Amino acid sequence: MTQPVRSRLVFPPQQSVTNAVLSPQEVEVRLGNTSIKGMGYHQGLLGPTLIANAGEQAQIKVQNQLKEPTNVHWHGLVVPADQDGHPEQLIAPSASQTYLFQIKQAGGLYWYHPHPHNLTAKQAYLGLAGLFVVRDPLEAKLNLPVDSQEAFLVLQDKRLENNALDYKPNQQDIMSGYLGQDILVNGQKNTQMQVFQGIYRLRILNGSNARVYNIAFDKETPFWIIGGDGGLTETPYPSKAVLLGPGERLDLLADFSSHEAGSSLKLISQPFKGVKTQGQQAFSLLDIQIEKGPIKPYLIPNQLATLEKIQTPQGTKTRSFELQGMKMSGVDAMPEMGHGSMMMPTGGNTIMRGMHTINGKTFDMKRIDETVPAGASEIWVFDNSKGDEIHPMHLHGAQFQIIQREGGRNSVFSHEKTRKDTVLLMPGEKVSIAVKFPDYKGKYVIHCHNLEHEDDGMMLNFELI
Ligand SMILES: [Cu+2]
Repeated sequence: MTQPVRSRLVFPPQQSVTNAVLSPQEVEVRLGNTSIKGMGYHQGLLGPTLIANAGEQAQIKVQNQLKEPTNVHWHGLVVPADQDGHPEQLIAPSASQTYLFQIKQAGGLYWYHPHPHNLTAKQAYLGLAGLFVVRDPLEAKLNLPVDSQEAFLVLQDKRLENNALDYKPNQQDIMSGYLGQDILVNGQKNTQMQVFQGIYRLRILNGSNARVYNIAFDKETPFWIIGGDGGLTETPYPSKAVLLGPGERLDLLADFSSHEAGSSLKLISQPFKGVKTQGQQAFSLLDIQIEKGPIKPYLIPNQLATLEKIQTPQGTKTRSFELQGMKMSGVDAMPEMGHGSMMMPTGGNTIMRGMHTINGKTFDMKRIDETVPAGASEIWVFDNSKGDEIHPMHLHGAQFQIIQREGGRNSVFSHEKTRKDTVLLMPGEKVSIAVKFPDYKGKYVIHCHNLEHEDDGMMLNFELI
């Protein structure tokens, strides 16, 4: 098989948040040898990488140039409820909204994407997503790799078999997620990243609708996990592979100094167990070409961040969320329709909706499912112990800490030993988290970040009062 011609990986342009403009629009881009229609926040897939300093006031104008409503959710950022992109806060076609919020959290890699109910999966799949980087002084003191030695990577899988980015999920796709065989990095296909023989900081977002990656290198390359969703871990953790669910981020230092100039390696996804629908094969994510060139030396620090533990003394309010998905074994296996379920006709095929539930419920825009005192600390438990699907659970409005994972993989992993906003639950797992809610009041959501599950209704409202 002939290898595809690879082009140099391009990183999205960086933009300050103090006066940013995003213009969701239909775009036409070159992917490989074909011209493909998608969506972007500027003229191309994805959007600019927004850069903010902790404490800064963000002012981001979103002008909707699409023919359908959209909005923006600042994934991982703790912002007032009316700025969070709740599914009912929509920006109509041709309208605009300016999002205003102060960055009140630690340095980390966050991101943004649309959140209009029933359109989130389609719009994100077609290209609407972007990175949101928060810098803070504590991180700056660590002297981590910067400039060309800090690489931002958005990993996504697409179906490009018809030379088009079509979003047409069938019944099976709604069950397991809209998985594709073509990997895009930063919205580009068949790319190659050039590195010199030294230490690089790789900041990775799994921006896929539903695919989980077991991130590793195909040739022996020492790497250390230094952070996850909401910032740095306390210390670096040497690692071999990291299972990263949709919506999760990974911060790592990779040392390419033992590779010869002129050689190449790959960032790959290794096979993993636990679910039938994916993880059976290894596949390539990104080609990395080693070149000779000037490299700034870096030391791996021994100590990174100090994480204040969220206190959950005896008697702390605990809420449980049972994750349910219908087990499919043919059309006969249709469940009794629960609240909020509906039939969605899609071009002749009738698709059954509302099969993924939390505590037996599908999303209802107007129903408040949980009422939480603003500023409270609570324990929330996501229970997938009876489930046979993967659910990356995402909480809006707060960063949390993982207390424990029971069943399945039965541990808390290195990239989870920091603040988190999304946690991966493989089948059979139950995860307890400690959350300290902000003082903001209003309506937020909690949902599965398998975007097909989310649009199927696997989402609840909670209100901070
Ligand atoms: Cu799910």
